[in-house]
Amino acid sequence: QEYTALKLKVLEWAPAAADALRGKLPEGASVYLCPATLRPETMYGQTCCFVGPSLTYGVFRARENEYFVVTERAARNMAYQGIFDKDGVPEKAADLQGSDLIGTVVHAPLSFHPRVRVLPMDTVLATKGTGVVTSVPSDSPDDYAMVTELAKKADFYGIQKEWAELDIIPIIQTPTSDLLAPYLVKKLKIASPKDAKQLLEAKELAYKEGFYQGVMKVGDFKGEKVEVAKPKVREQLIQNGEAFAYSEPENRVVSRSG
Ligand code: ZZB
Repeated sequence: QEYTALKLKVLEWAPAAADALRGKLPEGASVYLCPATLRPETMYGQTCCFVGPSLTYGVFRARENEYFVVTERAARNMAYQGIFDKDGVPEKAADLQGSDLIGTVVHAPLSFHPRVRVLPMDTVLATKGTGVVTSVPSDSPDDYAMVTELAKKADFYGIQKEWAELDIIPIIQTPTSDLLAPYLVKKLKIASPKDAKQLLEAKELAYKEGFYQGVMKVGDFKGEKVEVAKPKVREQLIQNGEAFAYSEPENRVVSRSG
């Protein structure tokens, strides 16, 4: 699986993360949360960045004065893909619990909301991508269901309600809607992030309709088909040093038949 890994620069650490990092990074180092996405063309619509609160992340040295926050597993893959200046074994400066990161402010490249918060999502998988997920509630049903839940139960999740209430701006026009994810969440009567089966269906519908019938409503490739714009937005992000290619080795299923 070929992902685009985005670089969301940390602008302000949550207090728990700042405590955990004290004395562990060189003065003036830039640290980035690196979500892996299959939808670079939707980055205009980022409203927050999700981590799994119970997952453990590492802060890995990419090169001098540049560090990436990803899972250990992702860092090991990156070390073999020429993403870090030292090949082979990733160099870890610190560990961070996902919960420590909640509330951190990061810069989201291309987004109408350049400053977004790190928020919790229990369904983030440790075994996929980088364990960091950028949230685009206009086009990702999972993200829309999660930000709706977070705004509804902000106290329960230990966040400020406003962090989950950034405007959801239309990014892609399709025959049915310019806010496909909210549309599908309503249509399939999805009430919470726990409705896994319907969310999976909504995600598949959103991928298909967005890719084959979507037209960009914003950005440098406004008016172009998603199919055409997707690789262009990706290239632009990579050229600007705001993203890099990250591939996931296929999860090999060992057959025990016979
Ligand atoms: C931004 C985005 C915008 C995404 C969108 C999707 C959509 P998939 O589709 O299941 O193969 N993701 C990445 N890593 C994880 C993880 N560790 N745990 C849970 N979710 C993860 O996986 C690719 C997508 O799942 C990624 O692309 C990411 O969300 C999320 F408008 O990034 B995406 C219709 C989907 N739309």
